[in-house]
Amino acid sequence: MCCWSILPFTRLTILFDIPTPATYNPRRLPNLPCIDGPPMSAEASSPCCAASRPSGTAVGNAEPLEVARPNRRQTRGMALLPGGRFIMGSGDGHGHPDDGEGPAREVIVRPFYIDTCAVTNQSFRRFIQATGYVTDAERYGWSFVFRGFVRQELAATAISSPVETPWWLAIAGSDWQHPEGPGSSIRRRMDHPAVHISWNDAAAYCQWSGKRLPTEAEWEFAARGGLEERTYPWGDELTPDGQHRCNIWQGSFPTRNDKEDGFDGTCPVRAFPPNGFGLFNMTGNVWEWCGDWFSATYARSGMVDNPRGPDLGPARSMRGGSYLCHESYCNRYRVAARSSNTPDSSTGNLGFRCVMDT
Ligand SMILES: [Ca+2]
Ligand SMILES: [Ca+2]
Ligand SMILES: [Cu+2]
Repeated sequence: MCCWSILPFTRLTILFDIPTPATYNPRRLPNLPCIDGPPMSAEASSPCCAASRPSGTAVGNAEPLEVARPNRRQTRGMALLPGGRFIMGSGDGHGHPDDGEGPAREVIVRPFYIDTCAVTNQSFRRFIQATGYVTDAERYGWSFVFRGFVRQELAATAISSPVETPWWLAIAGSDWQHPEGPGSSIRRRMDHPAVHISWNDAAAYCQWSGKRLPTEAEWEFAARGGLEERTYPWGDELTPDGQHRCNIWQGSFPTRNDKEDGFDGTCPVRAFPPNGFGLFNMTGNVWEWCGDWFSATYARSGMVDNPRGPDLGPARSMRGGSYLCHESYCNRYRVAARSSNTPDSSTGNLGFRCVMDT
């Protein structure tokens, strides 16, 4: 059993030595078209769902942290899942072949606790207040914001925009507290998921809270909510009886969001009914980081027992899709869908939830 209170403090400071691109030199993810474009590369998942920072722009490690350690295991707000065998992935042809969702295969996971909701602004603020942690978006001084949320004057000042995914703007001063850049605020969104969270940030939060990021296998086991080989956490129909069950994009991406599900951006983490395990918004709302390095070929590796992803990679896995996902361009709001981003990248639709060993 893992016991947070016996971890020596010296080890904590090492764990908070945040890796940057300069230290592990990732391969640059290609910027590839998502709409009406040529087929995507087999080497990495398309970055259309969440833009990546250019490599080689590291700004140095964060200062060592004063870490306030919880003195007991915090299972509040978590569900205990039984683990076991399940069919992971999908071979149904609905996903991008290059995402490596398939083949559908039997996988075993151990019992684990998982947050019923994505980590909220409220919770993330508690972490920041306790540790003084500085997020990657703050260290770089910018993050990616969806163009539709940016005032025209501010859009004109954008640092850059990926050529093939022009709906992302690199906006100076955007971070978890300023999701749409300077002048925006999370004041009325404390129960929304924290966004502009890099993998490094999420890992630091996990460390502080005595938790960890889920493996992709754990995430998918959780997302399926006890159902077998279904497309969504609630079944095979996207809108059963005409009811929206998750926060994605309706209308015509990226120009017109009809908001038929009630939200154009993030929604509160408890919006929409939970799945069979009592977990909210596993698909839609925000992408959720997983602990694994991403590989498009790992699903074919034959790993059955508690797969944890490859040993290294250019990018970390993320799951579940976001409020920007639409059938016409990514269709990644299915439980088997996956994508990736580099560990220091942050966008306005990328957050996380934590798990804990039993
Ligand atoms: Ca929506
Ligand atoms: Ca989600
Ligand atoms: Cu998407």
